[in-house]
Amino acid sequence: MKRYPAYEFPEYVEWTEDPNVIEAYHQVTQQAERSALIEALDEVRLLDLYRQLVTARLHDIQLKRWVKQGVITKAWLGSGEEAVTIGMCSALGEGDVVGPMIRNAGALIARGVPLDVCFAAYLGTTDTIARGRDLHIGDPTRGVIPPISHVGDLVPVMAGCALAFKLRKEPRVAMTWTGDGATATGIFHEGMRVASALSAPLISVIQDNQVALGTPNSQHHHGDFSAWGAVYGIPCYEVDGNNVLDCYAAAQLAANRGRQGLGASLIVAKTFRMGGHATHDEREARGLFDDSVYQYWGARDPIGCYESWLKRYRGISEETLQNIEATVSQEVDEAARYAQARKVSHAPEPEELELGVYAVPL
Ligand SMILES: Cc1ncc(C[n+]2csc(CCOP(=O)(O)OP(=O)(O)O)c2C)c(N)n1
Ligand SMILES: [Mg+2]
Repeated sequence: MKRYPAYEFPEYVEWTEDPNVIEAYHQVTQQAERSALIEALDEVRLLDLYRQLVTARLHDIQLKRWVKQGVITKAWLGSGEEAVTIGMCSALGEGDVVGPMIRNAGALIARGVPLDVCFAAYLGTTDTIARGRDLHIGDPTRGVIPPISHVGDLVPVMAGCALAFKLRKEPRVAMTWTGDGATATGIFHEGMRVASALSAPLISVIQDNQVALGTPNSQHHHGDFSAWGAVYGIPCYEVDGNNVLDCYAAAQLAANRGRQGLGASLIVAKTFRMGGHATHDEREARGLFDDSVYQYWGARDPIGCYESWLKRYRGISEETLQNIEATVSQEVDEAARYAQARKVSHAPEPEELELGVYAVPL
């Protein structure tokens, strides 16, 4: 896809295909249980995954543009981690629910929340879910529970959704993502224990991007997350978090288990945060790891690699991909323009602050 030097990491701006990386990417798609699921994806679905990945990337680039223009003060981005969100969501059906972190804005895209609504919510317009008071965006009508600022807290909430599905005997699953840092919270473990003990169809994804705020994993975590499945007595699927197909296949296996009444699953997705915690600390964040680490993960850009895989292993033409990107790019531009206009026409008034907060107005 087109690269944006003013907004993207140098490794992405200069991204070129490394044949060894693409071969390794393909090998990941060949693993025993998962390869049949990946083989079964037809061209329409493969290209839809591409469309969603590109939409998530361009959504984040638009937010960064707004930060640079002073339209918003900062943004929490998922650049480089799009596959963990898009791949996992693509295994879900209409009746399922997701509880994304703020870094999983791709979940909104995957669940069909219109881009203009996503952008307008980020700009704090009154016609969006938090009425302009918060940028944690969701849409329960599309099965998206908004992120909770307190990290880890979504796990018991989503375990509760999963338990409700089980009690109602509905073949639905609930999915949530937790960062490597947030796995340190007590509530993460409480939620996992509930889901595991009550065989609730929860899919809990540890999105291990190797850093929590400004603290690299090596300083806040010891051991192997994938061992935790055994601790909770549930299966654990380890995935290449930069490989959208691997994420999809593992989530599909976990979802199948949940729908069959077999309970919860853990997925450990190893990926890397290419940028800062948010846009404000991007420069400091670059100092957290050696340059070689950025180069390693930069070569594994989930979008660049998927493009190469589609061309090399599915015979998709460059032109087809470019056409999809052009359509998405236009949609993002239009949605952003619409949202900026709403920011003026639908700015919150001070008296609206308490609306929907208290059952009885104070
Ligand atoms: C319970 C709680 N403690 C601390 C914070 C402040 N905080 C926000 S994000 C964050 C780091 C989260 O790191 P991680 O879970 O790895 O997610 P990532 O940002 O890397 O996606 C912290 C400590 C918070 N929001 N909630
Ligand atoms: Mg993290």
